[in-house]
Amino acid sequence: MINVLAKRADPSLRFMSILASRLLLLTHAVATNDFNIADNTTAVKRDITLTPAMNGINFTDPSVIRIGNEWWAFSTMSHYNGKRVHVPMAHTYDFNTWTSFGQQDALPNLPNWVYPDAPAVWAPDVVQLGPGRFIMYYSAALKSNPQFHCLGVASSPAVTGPYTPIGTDPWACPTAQGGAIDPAGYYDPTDNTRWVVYKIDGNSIGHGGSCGNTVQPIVSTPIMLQQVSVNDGFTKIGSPIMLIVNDPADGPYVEAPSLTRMPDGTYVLYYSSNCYVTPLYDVSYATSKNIRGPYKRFGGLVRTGTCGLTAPGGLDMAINGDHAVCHANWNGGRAMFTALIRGQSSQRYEDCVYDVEANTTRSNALKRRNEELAKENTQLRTLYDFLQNRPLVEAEEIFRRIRCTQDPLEVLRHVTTADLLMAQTTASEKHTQSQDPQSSSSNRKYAPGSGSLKYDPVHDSQ
Ligand SMILES: *[C@@H]1O[C@H](CO)[C@@H](O)[C@H](O)[C@H]1NC(C)=O
Ligand SMILES: *[C@@H]1O[C@H](CO)[C@@H](O)[C@H](O)[C@H]1NC(C)=O
Ligand SMILES: CC(=O)N[C@H]1CO[C@H](CO)[C@@H](O)[C@@H]1O
Repeated sequence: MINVLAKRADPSLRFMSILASRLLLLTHAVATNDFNIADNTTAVKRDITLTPAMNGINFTDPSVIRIGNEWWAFSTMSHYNGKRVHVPMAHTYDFNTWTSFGQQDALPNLPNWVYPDAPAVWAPDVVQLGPGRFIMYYSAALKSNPQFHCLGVASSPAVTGPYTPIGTDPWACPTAQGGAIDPAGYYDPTDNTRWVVYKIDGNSIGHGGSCGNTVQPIVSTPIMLQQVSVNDGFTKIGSPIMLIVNDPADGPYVEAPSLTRMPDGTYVLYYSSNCYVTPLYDVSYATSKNIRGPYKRFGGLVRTGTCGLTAPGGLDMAINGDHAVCHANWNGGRAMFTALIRGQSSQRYEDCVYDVEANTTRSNALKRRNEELAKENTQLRTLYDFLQNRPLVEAEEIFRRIRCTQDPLEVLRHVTTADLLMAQTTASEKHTQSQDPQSSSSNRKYAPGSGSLKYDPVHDSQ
């Protein structure tokens, strides 16, 4: 493009051509690339090492909710600068850079059924019922018998809380079977229904071994599905049904369920199998055409070694989307990792693990480039407007001074000094006129849209 333009005799025309084509180019770039690259990319599996969110702070059993183009994540209880935070939070605009809420607790007040000395609030999950209406499901240790966890529900007008416990009793508390943990809400847009999946915590009454449940007889840890009121998110409709249950290959348990639905209507149940302190822990999945099952199990999707992770698990998907969070070993703790996962109807879901890091790096690079281009664009427009209102002789002087510049970026450096140039130009006007006979006749305003200097952006950009 530049070479073609360089052949043009008239430097002012050449410059305006460059300017015009740059403007076109930039407008196009800014308008189309935007920041959504990650959402467009075909899912593929990659052998690279992911880096954890928030420099690898402990962010265990993360769940994620998307609201517009922002995401919030919630984690199992942790300590921040010595303060116990029942439900820590994090936020991101780009699914790459997460900001911790530190000591801000989404669930500062616990109900009376929770064991206050060691509440062990685990695996919270947040869903949105409507504008300003959020529900959090969580599990916590039972005051009357802290060996067991049970499930609670809390509500808040803001996604970041503070959430207020609903009711005085646990929402579900099957202590005879070992209690319950890992609740996750699900909204099904196909029939406007709401559901909660959770794990019966059978291993809490197991007979020993890895995670307390690899010594015979193995206690079952079924993943349950409970329909709830679409209006309030917690009133139960009917009885819970079992979706899957641990088999011998799962070691001590299956746990950490999360539901989503692929665009082709297939329901995907994510879960983890095996003990989380071993490298066998994983993100497995099962699919069904019916939310109530039967679910066909496919086994490990993300395992030790996938993207360099060790003992990944607890994947939670932004409902019916493709942005997911999970946790894996990091520096002696459990950090949050992110992924874009997209199923493609007939393809094996396993082929669709998507490494978000590679593409958010790319996405961020594009974002930065777009920011640069937008800035450049603004500068060019400023220069363009400026030149439009100068007498032709002055504009020509500017062109003369910068015409040796092949690189339009170089031209930009003159923008800030345009006024200075103008002052110099005015001082040397006579000299310039004598050097350039063409300009001596005209002292009219320079107007690129008229006369022989009219530029044709389409032509000029070719
Ligand atoms: C990206 O996705 C948008 C919306 O889904 C679509 O209109 C656009 O064509 C896609 N772009 C590419 C490059 O695939
Ligand atoms: C994370 O938790 C583990 C124990 O579970 C602890 O050893 C580690 O220091 C914690 N990491 C950070 C960064 O706090
Ligand atoms: C790992 C991954 O999904 N990489 C993708 C990033 O985006 C480019 C272009 O959109 C794809 O070609 C890669 O496969």
